[in-house]
Amino acid sequence: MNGTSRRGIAALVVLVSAAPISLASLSILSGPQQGTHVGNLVTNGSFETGAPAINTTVAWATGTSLTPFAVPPGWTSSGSSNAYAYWGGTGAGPYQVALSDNLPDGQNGLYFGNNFTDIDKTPTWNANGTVSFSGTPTFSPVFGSPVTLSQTVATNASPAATYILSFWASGENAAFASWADGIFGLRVTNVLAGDPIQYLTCPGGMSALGASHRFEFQFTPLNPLAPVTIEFINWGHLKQWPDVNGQPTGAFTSELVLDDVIINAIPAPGLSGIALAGLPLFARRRR
Ligand SMILES: [Ca+2]
Ligand SMILES: [Ca+2]
Repeated sequence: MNGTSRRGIAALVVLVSAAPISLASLSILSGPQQGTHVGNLVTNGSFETGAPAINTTVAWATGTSLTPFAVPPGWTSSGSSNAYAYWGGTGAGPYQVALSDNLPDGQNGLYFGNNFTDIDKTPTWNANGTVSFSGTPTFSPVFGSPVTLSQTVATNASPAATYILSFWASGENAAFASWADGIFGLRVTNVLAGDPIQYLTCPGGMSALGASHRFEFQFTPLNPLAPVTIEFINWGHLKQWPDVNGQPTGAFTSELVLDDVIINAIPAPGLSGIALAGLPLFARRRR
């Protein structure tokens, strides 16, 4: 090997090792649950703090005319004056919200009720729970605006190459598996240029996704010195659709029930290899 190629290899090694360990991304995961309550960077991710008494509910979408009203501490919300999204839990354990599947954590969750919405594009329902379109769809809620829930999470205060976003989704009436799957939106800022909305399946209980589903994503911020904002969006029951995830045309679709939102910083291998190796073990023990 001559000096030039040796220098070339040395330069390549420097280039590779100097390459940023953070390559901005947002990708959906599959397999065993990775999100853990230990190290959760989300405030009140299970909606237990400040929750109403069991078997009572409060409206939570800011803008609604319904009372009693309270926004879960740590979160920001929006909705139209007609929005009927509510927070709470019913049952004697296990608990549900809006006849959802059994909540995965605590006694309370959030129901995103918002009546009907028009949609201008045909959804393609993917096995991993994502929903895709031939272009950006336009949702037109009958109430005029969607119901949204968001929180800015200080990922920048827990520097890491990657983070896990984990949350549990079910649907209104999913306990009876008599409504078809619906659609909800997830936006994570500072991970993809333009902060695009991810379209996800709201489990109605009739499809292979079942009555609930834990969605998990791995993400890397575009700017590691800035926080990320997570936002969940429900436009409403779909008013028209040629296919609702394999269910009959005209089947009534469900609306989102959300619980147990988690963001964990994942230490880079080598820096905290022992802690990282402990994560799957811990996740197994929890179940
Ligand atoms: Ca909960
Ligand atoms: Ca509804």
